Amino acid sequence: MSKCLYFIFLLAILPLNLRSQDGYDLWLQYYPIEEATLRENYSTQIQGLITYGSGATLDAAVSELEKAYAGFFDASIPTAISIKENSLVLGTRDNLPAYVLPSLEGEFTKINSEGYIIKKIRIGNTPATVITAETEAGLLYGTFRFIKEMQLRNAIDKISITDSPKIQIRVLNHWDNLDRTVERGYAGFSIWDWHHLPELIKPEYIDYARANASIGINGTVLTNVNASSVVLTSAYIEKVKALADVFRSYGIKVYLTARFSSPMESGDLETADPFDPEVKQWWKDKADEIYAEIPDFGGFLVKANSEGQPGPNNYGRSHVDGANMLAEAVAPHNGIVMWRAFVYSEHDPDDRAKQAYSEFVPFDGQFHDNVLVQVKNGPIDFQPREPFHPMFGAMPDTPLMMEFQITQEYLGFSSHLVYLPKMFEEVLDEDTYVQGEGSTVAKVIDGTLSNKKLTGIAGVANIGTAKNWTGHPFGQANWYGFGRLAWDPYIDSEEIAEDWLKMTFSKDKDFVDEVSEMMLDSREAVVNYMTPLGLHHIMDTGHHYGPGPWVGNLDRPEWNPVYYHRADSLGVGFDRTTTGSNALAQYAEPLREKYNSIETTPEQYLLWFHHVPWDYEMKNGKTLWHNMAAKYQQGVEEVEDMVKTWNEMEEYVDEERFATTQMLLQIQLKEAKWWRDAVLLYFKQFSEMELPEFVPTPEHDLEYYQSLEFPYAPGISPSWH
Ligand code: BDP
Repeated sequence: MSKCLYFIFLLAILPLNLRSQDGYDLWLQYYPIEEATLRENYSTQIQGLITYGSGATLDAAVSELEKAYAGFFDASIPTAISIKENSLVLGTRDNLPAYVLPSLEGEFTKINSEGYIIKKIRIGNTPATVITAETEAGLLYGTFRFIKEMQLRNAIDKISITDSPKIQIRVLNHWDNLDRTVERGYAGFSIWDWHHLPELIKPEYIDYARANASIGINGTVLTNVNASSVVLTSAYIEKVKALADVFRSYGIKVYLTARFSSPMESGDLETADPFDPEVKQWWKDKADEIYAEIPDFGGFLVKANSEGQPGPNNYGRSHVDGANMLAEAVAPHNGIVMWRAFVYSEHDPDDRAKQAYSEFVPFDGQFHDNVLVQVKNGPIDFQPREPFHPMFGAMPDTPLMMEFQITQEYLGFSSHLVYLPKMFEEVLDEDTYVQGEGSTVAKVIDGTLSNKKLTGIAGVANIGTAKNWTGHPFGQANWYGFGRLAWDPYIDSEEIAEDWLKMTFSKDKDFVDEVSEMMLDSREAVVNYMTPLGLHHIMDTGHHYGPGPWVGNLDRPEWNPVYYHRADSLGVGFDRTTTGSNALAQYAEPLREKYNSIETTPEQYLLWFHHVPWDYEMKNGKTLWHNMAAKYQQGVEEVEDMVKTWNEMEEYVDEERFATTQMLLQIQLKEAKWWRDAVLLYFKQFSEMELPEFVPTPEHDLEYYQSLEFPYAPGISPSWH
């Protein structure tokens, strides 16, 4: 056999999931169903597809079914013109024939406007599977769910599923600049090819929309929160419209970031004062202009008076004044404003962790109905672990939306395998106690705690032009998992990991068991090798890559790592109790009391809330210093375990993704050691205690680690220059 023929032969016998692939297809891979009985069973259940209604979203659903069917069965999906035995029936409630509805009695009461029903019913004597919903978007979600059931190889002959999203606005935030750099982006450049828009519609746009729709994401903020007013010019609105036209079929609305000074920059006004009638009019006109092109435009996301961005404070006005002015401009078009609470000032001597709360909580109840205040999960900034942001629960009369960061700015960029849904889940499950026990963050976000009409959740995207979208093959799991938790903030991150692995790599039980465990453990590993025991913000400056606890020379005090760890000869950690900044006062009881004492503070938050003596005896009877060293060492060992686990997975994974992940894990291991050695050597100067013998002697001295520079580390956008 010639070499070439041999290769073709090899390809033909290799199960599809083992064929080399670049990861572009994400979790939407529709491999042939090889299990004979299942194949037979599924095809019996899908005798003829019949659709009721018309529209681009229904077309998108049908096209996805066609794609999936072709992948599963290597054949075209059979169609029907009337319902017959085992038809697959697709239509919204309004479009289904009246004689189908009695069999769905009661089901529609279980879903909301974006929910779906998938049910095997009998219409007269004819069995059929119906996918239905109140809206076309619901229908599309139901279709993806139906396909997923087959991807997971679940039985569909008695299928009966109803599901609805628990949060309304489920958006990605792209920190993408118009020059296609991505702030804190580690997966290449922006996928928005502004220069060629509106004419060139890339297949990636459609696949991006499919991927999002498959997990229920219904909005995308196209531009960086450090915004350019250029996107609000007419030429760019045309480009945005082209993207909106693609995404609309997939139930996805577009949003833009609004630079507060735009009336002066893309308009010719002399002020951006929100009380100025001309400014108000400018924004109204701008909104009208956008909505004339994009009737379902979602609205604006605004970063104002934060890290140098302009805002209402420049004119002596408040965040409420600014947000409400924009809200009035988009309200006639049913648009919303997502106003970020990520504010802190170098002129405020108070603990940075307290500032957003201090600034926003007094405004509770004053924002217009179409404003959501967007709050990061923790009070500082997307650290590997933070306690939940005390604003959650503290503004019962204001809709608060969650902002998670999917891109791993502080968690190893796209070089480290860190499964974020585990972290998202931890935050969502935290009890704020604001209305007694059980007042979880999830209940604040989904609006059930204070009966909110408008609810939302945002994830800062980790998507770029990398062939596999996210750089690290496992970065896809974080995009996927964000979507799943946005849809339902109560699902288990383990279930999400398993679903993702099965759809992305292999359904083999041994593989799924081992690798899902590795993913779930990866979150604690990164905390251990970067910032254990409540340490935070000790990364290097600017690019935020690698350790930098020694940095203390930046102009803004609260940008210096030394501001956060406060290490001295007595101890380490930030005293946020009543004897310190009293940030604790922003939490409800019993948290306040519990965290006020070192003894009752969970060790994972110890140095977040306390300045602790180096020789303080911890629960295990060993000193703080010993425990800190042990955590760093444990983090490294956990990555060693990840390496071992992955090395055993070769038989289940295609060569390309196997090798890429393997090499990236080596980087992660090297960097975990780097973090351990650099941070411990640095703190050792203060503790004046020896490293416990279980920590290997660092490869270099502290000066070496301090001398490292990374001038071209990715993710720094021009907005920081
Ligand atoms: C920080 C990032 C910075 C963002 C900022 C924000 O370092 O690039 O602009 O958050 O969220 O984490 O506005």
